[in-house]
Amino acid sequence: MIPSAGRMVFSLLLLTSPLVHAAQSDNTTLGIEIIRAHFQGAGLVPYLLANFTPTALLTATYTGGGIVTPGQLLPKSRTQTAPNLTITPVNMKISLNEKYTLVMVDAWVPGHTDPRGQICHWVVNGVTVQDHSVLTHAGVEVERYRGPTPPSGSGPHRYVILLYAQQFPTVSPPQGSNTLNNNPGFCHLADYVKASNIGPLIAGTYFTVEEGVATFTPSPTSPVVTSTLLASGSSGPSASTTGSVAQHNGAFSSSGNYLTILLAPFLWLLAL
Ligand SMILES: *[C@@H]1O[C@H](CO)[C@@H](O)[C@H](O)[C@H]1NC(C)=O
Ligand SMILES: CC(=O)N[C@H]1CO[C@H](CO)[C@@H](O)[C@@H]1O
Repeated sequence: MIPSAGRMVFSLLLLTSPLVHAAQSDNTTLGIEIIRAHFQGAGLVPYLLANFTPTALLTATYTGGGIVTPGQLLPKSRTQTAPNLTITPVNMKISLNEKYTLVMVDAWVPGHTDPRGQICHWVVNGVTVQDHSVLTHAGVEVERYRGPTPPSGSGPHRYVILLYAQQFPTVSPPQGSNTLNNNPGFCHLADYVKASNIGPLIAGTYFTVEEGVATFTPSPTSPVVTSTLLASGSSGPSASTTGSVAQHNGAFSSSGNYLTILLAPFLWLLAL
């Protein structure tokens, strides 16, 4: 239990927005760890990626909502125009003036695989970054953004957005190659990454879209218990804080609330 005086300081700290904002901007590492844990928990590693060790935080914002939290269930209607993306490197000294390749695929529902690979929703080579914004318009659109349209009853599809550093200014195979589209609409992410010689993968995030009621029970995913990602110690988060983070993971619509709750244990440490 948090003593009431402590609780008051704790609440005040949560309300002290300059502090929260400072902590937010400094806490890219924590955000990255959370995304990484979600990729593991949702089985995207190893299904889609053999491993995932992002060095930057990728955020996606769709019209009419805040930053997409990892794995967040979004209404299909909100996802039909391309999101705005931002990228923040873990080390602010890292410059982002290279070119990048952006990929979004439908990695199916957990436990499902398809020999044709994944459904390709967005592929742009030569993406640039300006003031943390990922700019796609200057790049070469290999696959124009197509919003998720999972078949009704097919379960919660995982839409994964990935940003690769391009090792070379141009990507081979170029636009029009059939490497992406041996089957119309499909791509095999691992094959594409290998054949096009892009990489390394620097950041990613994902969300889910589900239509109708699943006609089967999707494979369970492991919940991400945020407290285990945070500094351990006897004065860690209270059980209720931990519980609410775990329970509502992926359901926050506002990045501010999300990060405030994630950072609460640290602020509590400050209050001691
Ligand atoms: C995306 O960015 C543009 C340009 O900054 C802005 O006008 C638009 O409102 C943004 N959309 C979302 C969904 O944040
Ligand atoms: C990258 C960064 O600044 N991470 C910090 C996040 O917050 C914790 C606790 O305040 C720090 O220990 C990390 O260094």
